[in-house]
Amino acid sequence: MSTFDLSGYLLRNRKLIDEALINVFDELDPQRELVQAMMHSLMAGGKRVRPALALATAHALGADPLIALPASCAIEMIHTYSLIHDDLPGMDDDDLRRGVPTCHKQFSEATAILAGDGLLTHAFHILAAPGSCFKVFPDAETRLILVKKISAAAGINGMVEGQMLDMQAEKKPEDLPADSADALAHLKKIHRHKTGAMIEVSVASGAISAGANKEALNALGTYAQNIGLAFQVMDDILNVEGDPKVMGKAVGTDALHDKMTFPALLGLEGSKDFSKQLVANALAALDSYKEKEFKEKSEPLRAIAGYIINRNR
Ligand code: GRG
Repeated sequence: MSTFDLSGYLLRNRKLIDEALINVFDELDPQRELVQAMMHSLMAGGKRVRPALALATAHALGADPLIALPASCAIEMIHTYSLIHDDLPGMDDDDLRRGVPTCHKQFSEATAILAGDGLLTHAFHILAAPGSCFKVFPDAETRLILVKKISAAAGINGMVEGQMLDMQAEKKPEDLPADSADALAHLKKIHRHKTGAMIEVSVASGAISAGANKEALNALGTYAQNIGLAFQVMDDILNVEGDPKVMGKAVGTDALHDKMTFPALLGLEGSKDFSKQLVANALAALDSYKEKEFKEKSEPLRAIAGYIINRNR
């Protein structure tokens, strides 16, 4: 049984990432409404799971974790943009996010759209020009690779496509595969894009920033794919457990919300078993990388994998 103090580790990393994000924003005039709207959502208390993964990956590979800080900030800014846009009236139309009013509720719909646009574009700006905000950062060639990987994960073949597929599944459930194996494959495809891609690229960015070799990239890629899916399965489980009306309606699509989810397809217990299997796969992938110090240094990555399916929010 590991004695690793994950909550202390996550707390220290959260402080690190919050300070770095504040540094990034120190360069911008806080009186500007656009800056206030971006900060409102960015600093509203997210768990910072993606930055923690990037920093923990760099650490596991024996690098100074701070080398992964620019990519971590960029990824958190992109993640926050996706939440702001996901909450808009034209999408999920949510009033609360991270326990505070959504960006469009606090400001206006138009301002929230622009705040999301601002976070997305500024994320790539800090990767291109990290100099004034970060003490250490990867060389220009490595940063170009990071731009390529992160834009691919966030964009039209990654998260944006995942959001599109999810929207289509919700609007036209009659077009979804009737066969349950096909439905499960489709659900995995949606979430590999929508949620998984950004989690996978968080790990990849930590590895790339640390100068990982191919073998490490492969092992970490399998780890990330599995925890990315586990994260979404757990998100669905938490939604069901937080909404007793959905309990007991767990076959096919979730009849109350017309939504295809893992508990709807696999049942609640089946989803929990599936999430545990995914975490076991992730840990086996880490075990497959035999570098001398990796086993000890990858302890935070192992603990984060466990946290993903044991969290309560
Ligand atoms: C609008 C292009 C576009 C994409 C939106 C990620 C996403 C795509 C929407 C979020 C909807 C959602 C609740 C998905 C479930 C999994 C998920 C990404 C949850 C939010 O991430 P956390 O739990 O949130 O890491 P915090 O607030 O802790 O950062």
